[in-house]
Amino acid sequence: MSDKTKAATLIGVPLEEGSGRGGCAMGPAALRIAGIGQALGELGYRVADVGDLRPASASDLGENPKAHHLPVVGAFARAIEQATYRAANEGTIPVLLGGDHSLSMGSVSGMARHAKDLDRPLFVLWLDAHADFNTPASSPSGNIHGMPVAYYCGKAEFAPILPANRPFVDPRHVYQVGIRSVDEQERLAIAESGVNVFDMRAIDEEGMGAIMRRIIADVSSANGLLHVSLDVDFLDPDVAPGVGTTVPGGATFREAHLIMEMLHDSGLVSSLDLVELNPFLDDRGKSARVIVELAASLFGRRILDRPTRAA
Ligand code: 4U7
Ligand code: MN
Ligand code: MN
Ligand code: MN
Repeated sequence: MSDKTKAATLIGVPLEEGSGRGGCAMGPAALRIAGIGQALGELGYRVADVGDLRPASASDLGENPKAHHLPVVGAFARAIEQATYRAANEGTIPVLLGGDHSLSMGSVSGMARHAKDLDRPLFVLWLDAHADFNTPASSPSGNIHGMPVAYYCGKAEFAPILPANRPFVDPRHVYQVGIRSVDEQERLAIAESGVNVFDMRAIDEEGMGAIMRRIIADVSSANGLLHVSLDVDFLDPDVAPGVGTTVPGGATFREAHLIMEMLHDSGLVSSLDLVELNPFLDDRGKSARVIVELAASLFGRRILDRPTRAA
């Protein structure tokens, strides 16, 4: 996170229709109650909260039995793409308060447009138990929150939601970390696409620090912007139970913090999604608080001041 920028825009996205169950629409409220704005303010950021987005018009989008609630998800994606692009263009770091993970179709596409203006490549760090690389044809559930990566890479054009000539993300610039649940057809599509996947086994074998050093070096040497998308189910369910799609064997509290601390020191992060928090399933605000603490680490909260070390 570049300290030069020192301004963040909170964008609430009360969207749950991409997830196939109720609750994520309360995510933005829970993150605000857990103190996301204060945490960033205390770290010296100028924080603007634009409130909760309303879906844009999408009367042109029809229902699709293989992509549930497409009209409302598409209507939000349009509003999110605009709001994210605008916040980045104003020189602030957009922080999307989700809302289910289908919102990243809009946020990543908005950042891809911003990166193109700057003539710099956009990289995405996808912290998730799932690869979210399904298409309507491959998805076992029809839930759009399992499809955003395929969408912003241009591999799943399921309706004219955003312009077909928008900039896509190069799959080789997508780094997925924490993966431990991939569907049959999704597995083949990822292998063909060139997405960089660090599954839980890679984390166990190589260690989170080594993996993050590689990712940061790749983004840095390409002079890229880095969008970070944090799905609550990246974390182990013991750490963060407030999510609809828990998968055992997730990242620990310290592994997640290490990522955020290293990202802060890299100065590369341009934008952030905090998604899939389901306050209805949470344990007295535990998961909301963990997500706010992780965001604080990303924005520069540290345990101790450290001497600058050569990389
Ligand atoms: B999340 C799933 F089938 N792959 O497509 C699907 F297992 O945003 C889950 O990562 C997707 O939480 C999970 O429905 C989406 C399923
Ligand atoms: Mn996800
Ligand atoms: Mn997930
Ligand atoms: Mn989920």
